[in-house]
Amino acid sequence: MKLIGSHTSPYARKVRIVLAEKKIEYDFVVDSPWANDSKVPDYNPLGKIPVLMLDDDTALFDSRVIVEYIDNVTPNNKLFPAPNRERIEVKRWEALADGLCDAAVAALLEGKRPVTPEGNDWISRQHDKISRSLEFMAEELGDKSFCMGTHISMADIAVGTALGYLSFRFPDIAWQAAHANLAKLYDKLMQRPAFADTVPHD
Ligand code: GSF
Repeated sequence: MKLIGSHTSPYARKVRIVLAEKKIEYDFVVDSPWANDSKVPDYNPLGKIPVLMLDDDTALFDSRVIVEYIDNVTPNNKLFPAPNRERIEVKRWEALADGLCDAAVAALLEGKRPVTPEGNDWISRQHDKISRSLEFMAEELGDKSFCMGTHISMADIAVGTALGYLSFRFPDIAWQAAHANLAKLYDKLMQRPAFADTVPHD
């Protein structure tokens, strides 16, 4: 398998963590979708990373499709629970974490554009989404060891990836001070090589 991504993308990091936790070998191909000569649109018409290229040249996207596929490729270290209600709860955690990343990416991109009142409103709207999402995550996690209770799941990988992306792109957002339980979870996740080996960097 070949994963097309970057060292900064939280969605690509999420997939790399899953591949590492499932102990699946893959080739990592760095290709920024913003580069003029990017090959990403050749594989994903949406022009977005990550893209997982299977051995039969099938292109999988987006990251939620990719991680669900990977989790079912091998029986070990299952990250999505089988019972419907629990599986859906994990997928909602992932939707929340990815949505936080969507808001962070949107704020980051608007911050690179010329300042306008509309742009400032847009950035403020994205930061409100981030704050509400952090509150919701902290509330839902409570004093549990992991998002779903006593064992790690895809929920923790998605949440950890989102929190790591905030630290990378928005170091002024003091989410650790505001939510001690989220900080404790992230510190625990960072003890795992899958997380420690994929910290985002330029
Ligand atoms: C989001 C991927 C995405 O926005 C997923 O894989 O979960 N729902 C998708 N990727 C960004 C790079 S980064 O911000 O992670 C991307 O490829 N942007 C290029 C573009 O044209 O939007």
